[in-house]
Amino acid sequence: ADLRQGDAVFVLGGPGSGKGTQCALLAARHGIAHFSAGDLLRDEVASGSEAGAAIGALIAEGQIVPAQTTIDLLKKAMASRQGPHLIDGFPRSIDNAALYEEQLGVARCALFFDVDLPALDRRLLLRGETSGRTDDNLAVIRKRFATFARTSMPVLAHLERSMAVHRIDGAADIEIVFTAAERALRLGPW
Ligand code: UP5
Ligand code: MG
Repeated sequence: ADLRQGDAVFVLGGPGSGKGTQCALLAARHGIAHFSAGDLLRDEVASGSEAGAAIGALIAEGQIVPAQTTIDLLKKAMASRQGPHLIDGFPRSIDNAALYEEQLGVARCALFFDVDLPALDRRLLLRGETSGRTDDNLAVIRKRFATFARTSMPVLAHLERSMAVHRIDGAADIEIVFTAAERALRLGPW
């Protein structure tokens, strides 16, 4: 692996684009630590804390949780593992990215999984049959797409000013996408 200790890699893409799937594979096959911002937020909701209740309400509306809340959860989780760190599903806004940079520095690079909306829709509705996620239903999926288009897509141009953003065709088969992700991270051979 050519990734250095301590390096953070942002793993981005629309709702259902395969961020979690690809990070799990990178973790299993290359031993890279995986931190899902969404999972950390859902864990906080499940804990029943007061902060968790506020987070749960935002997730159920497809809205973005305040940057400091997410960054505090990421910091706590990442402190328990040596880098490199795959940060899945964060930053989702320019505000998220700016606060992270202020407190944790510039990430090494970003991966962006590009998938068309109809395919994302199909994946999320299918997963919604079993996921138990409060946001995997038609009404909230629409809201997640709107937030993604309006607030999360602009973060790519922002990140490109300070790091490489690798755009990967995420509509292909899982193993094909994985090879492209390995290639972007220089985790050969292929
Ligand atoms: N699948 C995966 N890859 C496939 C492929 N190549 N071909 C066919 N199918 C494929 O995959 C989704 C589904 O597609 C699965 O069933 C999978 O098998 C299949 P997954 O890997 O889970 O995609 P992922 O991109 O991780 O989808 P996820 O739903 O997790 O994305 P979101 O970005 O919507 O969810 P996240 O958990 O990151 O965030 C949820 C909410 O939390 C946000 O809406 C927001 O309210 C909040 N949030 C914040 O506020 N701040 C944050 O920083 C993070 C989250
Ligand atoms: Mg995910």
